[in-house]
Formats: sequence, C-alpha cells, structure tokens
Amino acid sequence: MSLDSQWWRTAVVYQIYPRSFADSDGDGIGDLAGIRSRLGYLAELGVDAIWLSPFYPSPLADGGYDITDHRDVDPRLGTLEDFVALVEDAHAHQLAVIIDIVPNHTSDQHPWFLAAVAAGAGSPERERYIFRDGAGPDGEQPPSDWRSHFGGSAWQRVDGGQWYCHLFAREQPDLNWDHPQIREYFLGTLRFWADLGVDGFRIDVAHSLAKDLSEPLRSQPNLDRALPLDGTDPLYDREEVHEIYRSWRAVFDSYDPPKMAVAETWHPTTSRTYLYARPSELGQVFDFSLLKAEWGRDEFLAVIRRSLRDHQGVGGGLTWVLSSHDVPRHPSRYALPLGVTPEDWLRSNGSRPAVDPAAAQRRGRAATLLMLALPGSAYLYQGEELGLLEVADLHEDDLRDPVWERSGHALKGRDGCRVPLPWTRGGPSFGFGPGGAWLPQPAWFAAHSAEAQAAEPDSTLNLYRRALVLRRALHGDDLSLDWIDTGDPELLCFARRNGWLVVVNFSARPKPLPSGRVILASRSLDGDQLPGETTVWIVRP
Ligand code: TEU
Repeated sequence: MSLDSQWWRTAVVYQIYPRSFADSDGDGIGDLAGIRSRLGYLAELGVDAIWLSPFYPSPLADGGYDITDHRDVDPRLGTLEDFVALVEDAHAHQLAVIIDIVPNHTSDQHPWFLAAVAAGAGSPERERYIFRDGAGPDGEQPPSDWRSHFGGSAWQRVDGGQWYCHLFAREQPDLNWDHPQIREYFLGTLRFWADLGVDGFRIDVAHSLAKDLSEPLRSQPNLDRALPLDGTDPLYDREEVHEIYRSWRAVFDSYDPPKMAVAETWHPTTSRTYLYARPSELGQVFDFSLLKAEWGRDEFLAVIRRSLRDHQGVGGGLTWVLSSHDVPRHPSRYALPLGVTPEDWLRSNGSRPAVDPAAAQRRGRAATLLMLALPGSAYLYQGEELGLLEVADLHEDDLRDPVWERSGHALKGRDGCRVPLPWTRGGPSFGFGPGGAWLPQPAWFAAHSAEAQAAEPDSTLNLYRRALVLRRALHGDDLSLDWIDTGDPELLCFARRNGWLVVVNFSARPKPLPSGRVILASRSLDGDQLPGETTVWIVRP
C-alpha cells in the first residue's frame, strides 16, 4: 500500500486488543493468525488502520502491558513470522498497522529486572530501574508517597532490602529513563518494528517516562488524572520528556513515508497535552476529553470547543476517542444517570441502576456519528461497531484486571470491555475461536455478533459501515468546523465543508429536522422530525 506522509491526520484507526479479537487455535486466547483471518472484515468496515495493543511475551499481570521482551511475539499469539505475514496482509487490504510501545515499565519477569533483583543494592543492574532505600529506621517504609494507578503505594520492597517504583502493578517496575541504555534500547526497538513494516506507534503512558529522581524524592500523593500540570511535576508531563520524543522523531523521519506516532497521556487535556503532538515529536496525542465527558449537550460542546482551541498552533493532529480497552464501553456509560459513576455501577454488577439497552444504543450511536464527523482522526475500539455494551456482570472469580486486587476489591476494573468478540450467533465461543474464551461471554452477545449485525440493515455494524464510506467522501483533509446556533439548547449543530451539516438532538424529544438531504441518521427518522437522542448528517446544496 502507498501511504502519503500525512495519512494519519484524518485516519480512522481500529484498536485491536489481540487476546480478545479472534482465536485461531482454540486455546481461548486471541492470536495473530486470528487477526489475519479477519482483515477482510476490517477492510469492509472501512477503517484506515489497525492499532494492535501489546502482543509481546508477557506473564499477563496487566493484560500484556507487562512485557518480558519488547522485540518478540508471545508464543501463545504467534511468531515474528506471523507478525510479518499479518503486516503484509493488512497492507494488501489497504490497512496501515500501528503497534503499542510500552516504554514506562517492563514486566517483573523481564531479564533486566530479574538481574537487578539478583544483583543487589548499588549494582549497575539496578540502575535500569528505580530502586531506593526505604524510609524509617529499618527502611521499612516506602521511599516516597507516590501512588500506583491501580491502587496502593507505587513502591514494592524486595526481600527486606530496597524498594522499587511501579506506577502501575507491582509486576510492572518503572524503567529509569535517565539511563542512556534505556534510551538506546527503545530507539532500537522502534527501528526493529519499523523495519518489519509497521506504519506507526501508540506510546503507552507517554507523559511519565521522565521523572525527577533527585534526592530527596519529591512528594506526589496524587494521580495524574486529577492534576493541573505545568511541566514541573516530579512524575507527570515533565518538560524533559519532550527531549525523548524529539530523538524518536529522528527515527520516524528516517523512513519514507515517516512513521506516525500517537501519545497516550491520561491527565486532563490542556494546551500542554498537544505539545506531544508537535511535528517535531509524536505528531498525535490522544485527546480523552470527549471520552471522559458525560452524555449531555453542554459538556460535549464545551470539550469539543476546548480541544479545537487547545490544538491550535501546534501543527499536530487532532484525535477523538469514545471507547478503549481501559474504560467501560461508551453506550453503557451514556445510559447511566448523571452522577452514577461507571465504577459504582460495575461494582453492583450492572444492577444499580439497571440500564436500558435501547437508550444505551441510541446514545452510543448518536455519539459515534458525532465523533466521526469531527475534523481530525478517530480511534474506534473493537466491538463498538457491533454495538457491544459493557459486560458488567462478570463474576469476581473471572476478573483478570490487576485493578480488582490492588483496589482491595473496591473497583472491578476493565475486563468488562475486554470480553472476546462475538463473530457468529452460536458456536463454542460465538465464533471467537474453535474453543472457549478467556473471559466468559454473555448470552446477549449472539444478537451483537458480526453475523447477526451484518444481516440486519439498521444494525450498528451497518451504521458504522455507511458512516465510514460517507466520511471518506466528505471529510477530506479539511479541519474547519463552524458551529451553528440553532437557538435550541438541546441541539448541537455544526457545519463542515461542502455543505455537510451535523445535528445532534441530545434531548429525548423529537425536534424539527433542519432542511437539506439527510444522508445518514443514527436512528430511523420519523417523517420530518429528528427523533430524540439522534444524530443526523445532512447535505445542503
Ligand atoms: O494506561 C495508562 C493509564 O494511565 C491507565 O491506567 C488509566 O489511568 C486507566 O486505565 C483508566 O481507567 C495504559 C494502558 O492503556 C493500560 O491498559 C495499562 O494498564 C497501563 O497503561 C499500564 O501499561
């Protein structure tokens, strides 16, 4: 396939969580051959690229984000040859391939970490990680108040001796990015995969690599998601992290076309977030503000406006996301009453309150058509095109996300959006593979299977397919958007180029339909009325 150097600016990227996508060999774990067998489906869906979450060797303490070898494939998922074949096939289907790079930490089973533990305090092996003596008379207290994103302290003691830092699970020790060998290793890792033909990289926890490790360690008892950041925090979004990405850009630009990259940063979006997207750095950064917004016209309008503004002047790309492997699926989120957090709802196994699946679908579809009409690039998460809801009632014994244990069973975690996909109405794992599935699939997956959805003209799958065809024709590389004030506080309305008008009715009541030719609606229209909780795309001459 031939990609132009700016292809990623308007691309629709489909996130694959490999262990839950398609299983070729019946071991219950999705694999590379499974993905390969479904490339035709993805090409027909109409996406431009796939992003593969980690497929590297991993003890699976954090769903593959705990890696023992950054330059290999987990044998349960395939081999490097399978990977190369997958990239070739994807390209033959006109799909670009983006892979996940996880530079903040390794697995605690990585040979470097095993060597560091064995070598003892003060050794060069320990320099690759962040080891410190503990506080208190016998060093029995953690060296600082830093917290893990998954709950509890970010420090773990080894054999009554030193402590190491892990911003995520205990099995994910943080690397020391002040160490030149770590920097070299990741530059080499980017080249390794680029040479195998990948087109881009998604950078995990991109804002945490540079840390202020000077003594005494500075206090930071908060997690990034609640912090206003200004470049001076000891752990998050430090000014120095940008040097790393400038050195990565030199690697990206040594290929023709240059490799693309997208930063994952979880702190509240501000104009600082877009610094990662500078053309001299990664080019793109996930903007999670829309993903974090609750269903409602004013909040959606405010976050979209702010992102359009924050992005200005940087020269990097704009991105939009509604769902990922880290958050409950968006239709389920939108069906919760305001004030009920998805975490509380999951804790009740989806029973308090019971969500109305029809309302979830209405709102989810309306939000999707809104997102796909925004200027820039859109990231979809596997299964959203099937209208999948969050699997909220997974049994506690089945949970695999480390969040469950580390939160002391206060949070169920992220497994509910990682349940293996249903491809067929029946079969041992709804067509996921010839055997079972590593997380149990609910009976309602049958109606959401790709097979059932393909057969139904108004299904969510067919809506996504139609939307992506139209988007390709209408969207172009134009980034302009004009807000239109309809005078109705329950409508959100904007115009793109070529007379493309987008109207979202956030209320439950029908509204008069604006004039023009309706080319797509998230719900069947009712004569000349725009139904409640519906988005329409209209073209005006
Ligand atoms: O996520 C980064 C991150 O900050 C998440 O922990 C986020 O706060 C949380 O998922 C929100 O619910 C990335 C990956 O996307 C995630 O899957 C990994 O667990 C994490 O990094 C560690 O590698």
